[in-house]
Amino acid sequence: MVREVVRSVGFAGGCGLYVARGSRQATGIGRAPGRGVERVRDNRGEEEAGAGGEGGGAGGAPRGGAGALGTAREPTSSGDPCAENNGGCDAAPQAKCLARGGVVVSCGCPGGYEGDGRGDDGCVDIDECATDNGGCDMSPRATCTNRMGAAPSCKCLSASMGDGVGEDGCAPMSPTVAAAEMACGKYTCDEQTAKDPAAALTWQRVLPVTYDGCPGRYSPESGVPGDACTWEQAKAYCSGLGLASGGWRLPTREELLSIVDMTRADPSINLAAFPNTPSQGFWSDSTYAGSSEVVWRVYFGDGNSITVDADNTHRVRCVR
Ligand SMILES: [Ca+2]
Repeated sequence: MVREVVRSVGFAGGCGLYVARGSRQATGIGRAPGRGVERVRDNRGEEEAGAGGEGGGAGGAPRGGAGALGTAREPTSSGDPCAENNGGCDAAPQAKCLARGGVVVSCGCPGGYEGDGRGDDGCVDIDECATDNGGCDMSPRATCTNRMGAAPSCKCLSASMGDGVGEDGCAPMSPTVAAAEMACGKYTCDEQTAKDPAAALTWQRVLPVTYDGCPGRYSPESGVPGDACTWEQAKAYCSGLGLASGGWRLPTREELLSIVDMTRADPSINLAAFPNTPSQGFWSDSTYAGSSEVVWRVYFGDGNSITVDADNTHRVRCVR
């Protein structure tokens, strides 16, 4: 199971001066409320000179004081040196040009970037993952993926679960759940769904006792109402299924055949991935070429498929 959390990152416009002076920049790796304090990366280990240094010469700044920016430009006809070519500040990503007295004094990099902001490559993406695993869980159960100008994403590896953020962001699964995941073989399972990564399909994993909207019976001897659907009822059942946020449909014949396991019989399916599957027929969404009222269904007793009338009643397993 993999869960991903991508956290937002804001524009560090308020830190523009700080960035220009190369002293300190917020990384934008804010933690979730209540989970800790915002992290701030000190790029060069310098102390902030304090308010008021903006235009009055920043002693100790590596490239000269503010107001003496190497790329300072003469005032343009409009009087705003930032109006032309972004004042010589980096254009991609767009640095925030700040001018005083007709002279560019700083180029502030947007959030997620660092540098003096001047010229091409003046703002360089911060690799947040290089520090404290980007705010993700620092155990081997989590991975951090750097993103350009955006907060990194945290993922929990298989056999762990959580949002991946911060300490204990990825908790080990219980042995029972982990064992169930492992037993699913090529499928990635949770309690409700089985995902086939190769086919990019996610299946309804556990069948209901009764299908909503299906009053029919699979067979007279089954005795259980609602245990099977006509083809129209089956399509409506899937489209109305709210399981795991919905978005379900009847599978095509080929999709349904893809979960047949020919190494097994009665039923011909991986019961770890698809528990409680009966050896019975399941509807596909594929109609027979010779008649729109004749539909393909797959029989999971042996894995074959045949065509049947659409008003027959069969089981349903939805896909998305
Ligand atoms: Ca980044």
